[in-house]
Amino acid sequence: MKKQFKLGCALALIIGISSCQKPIPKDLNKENLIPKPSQLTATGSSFEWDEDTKIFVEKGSKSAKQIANYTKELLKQSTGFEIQIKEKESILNQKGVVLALADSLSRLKEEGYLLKIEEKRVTLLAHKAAGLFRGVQTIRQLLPAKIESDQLQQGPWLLASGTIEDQPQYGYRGAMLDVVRHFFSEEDVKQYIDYLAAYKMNVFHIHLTDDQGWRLEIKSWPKLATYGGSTQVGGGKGGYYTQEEYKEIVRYAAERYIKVIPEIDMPGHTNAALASYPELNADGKAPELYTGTHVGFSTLDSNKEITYQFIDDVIRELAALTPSEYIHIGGDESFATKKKDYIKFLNRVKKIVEKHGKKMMGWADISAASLDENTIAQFWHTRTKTALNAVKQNAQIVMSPARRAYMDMQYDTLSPLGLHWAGYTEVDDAYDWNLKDHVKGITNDHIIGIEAPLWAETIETMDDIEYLIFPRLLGYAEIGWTKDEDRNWNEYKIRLGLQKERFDFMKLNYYPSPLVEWKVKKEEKPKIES
Ligand code: TNX
Repeated sequence: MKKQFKLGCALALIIGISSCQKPIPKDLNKENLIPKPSQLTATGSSFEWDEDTKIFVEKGSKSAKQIANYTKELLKQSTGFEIQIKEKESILNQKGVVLALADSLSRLKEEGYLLKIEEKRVTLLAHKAAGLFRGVQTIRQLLPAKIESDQLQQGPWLLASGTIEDQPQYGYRGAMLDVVRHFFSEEDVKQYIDYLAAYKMNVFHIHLTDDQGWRLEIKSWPKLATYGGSTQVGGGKGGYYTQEEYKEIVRYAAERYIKVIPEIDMPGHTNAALASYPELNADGKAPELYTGTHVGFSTLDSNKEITYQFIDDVIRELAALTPSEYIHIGGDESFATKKKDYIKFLNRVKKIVEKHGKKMMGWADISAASLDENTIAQFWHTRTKTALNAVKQNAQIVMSPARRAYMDMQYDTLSPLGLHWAGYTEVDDAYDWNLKDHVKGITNDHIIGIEAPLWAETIETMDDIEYLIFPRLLGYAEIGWTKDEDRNWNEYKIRLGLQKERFDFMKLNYYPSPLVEWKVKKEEKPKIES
């Protein structure tokens, strides 16, 4: 392709057409970015990423170099390019792609970026490394959809020219994966993290323990994983992550500027632990392992001292493996725990979490106990009282209302996967709402962002995961990133439908909602000026 172009140019020069080297015009306004950026100005031309394009980073900037490497890997399979990364003292005037941190751009905060695309140069600047990483995802979406292919594709790899300045509306934009009801391998978890990264999400909440399984090795209580982790819903063989594997997941996420928030669900949802250690039970007898899907029948004993010793050991080991400042302690659906025991239990658990240098996050049910401004309460149920109670105690709120944000809800009555206890959640239900308007009395004074949980009662494979998260995940990413006033369903659904080609190159098993017109964008014929 490239060779032909050059040959064509040589011919054109001979016959006297001088403008054939001009870059092909492209309109940045017509690109379909998700999430939609805050500010965009098109300049009508393009940059071509070819086999000679280099990435320049400042000498000594470790994070920029690492992000350059990530970019190189991202583009490798489809373009076939072996992109060279050059470290220079002065990078701003290089021809090629420049990635740099700029002290002066403090307005971009933690995750904002400034992307300038000119005919000979792409400059991506940010105040913090996370911003550079988010900006690379924008470059990725501006490249042709075939960039997502794992097979070698033909160029040209054009980026529309112009400027994008962009930053998120909310600082917490996450998704959860339940690895208990069905176990998912380290590789699947990494794939899930990659999906979050592609849409600029920054939190991965991993639901590690529940009635049906315990999925993390705890060295001081080894049977939790080896026995408690040995099954799953339906009686399959389950599984668990060794501490090394868990650390690798955390590292992989951190490389994508995604925090891992691990959840150890308690005092309810604990049958796997109770089955592993008889001494944790009020009557000293271990129940059987559980492979059904009921909730609310198990509880740790808040009146036994060994319960707190157990929790102390688990949180100590987990805290040492987890860089995130938050540990999620569940706290939901503890129907088998008396209210006074629940409160006593939670108040002690909060202290244990803090003793190990972490802050407590929990489902909003935890607002029955004492919270403070460091606590995050995750609103999920229609019982708004829980979240209002949390707000009264000055806690921070993450919004995950089941009806809107649960990715395990069926899309409609025909969906082959998912549950529907909170309703059917079509792609418009998932997208068309604002965090700050969802519960009266809960405003942006307390809301720090959004999280979309994926419970795994009905799903067993990566294909199943993809079916439930695509395309809803993109909507949650946009709710968290793009200002409410810049979003509306009718415009979004067009941008979403145009993801079809990208989804196909990613070989995603997505739900082709009938509300969306899934189509492949026709590339405009480049106008060759004479
Ligand atoms: C409720 S959401 C639960 C989970 C289930 C989920 C299924 C929450 C905090 N608890 O235990 O898996 O519904 O949608």
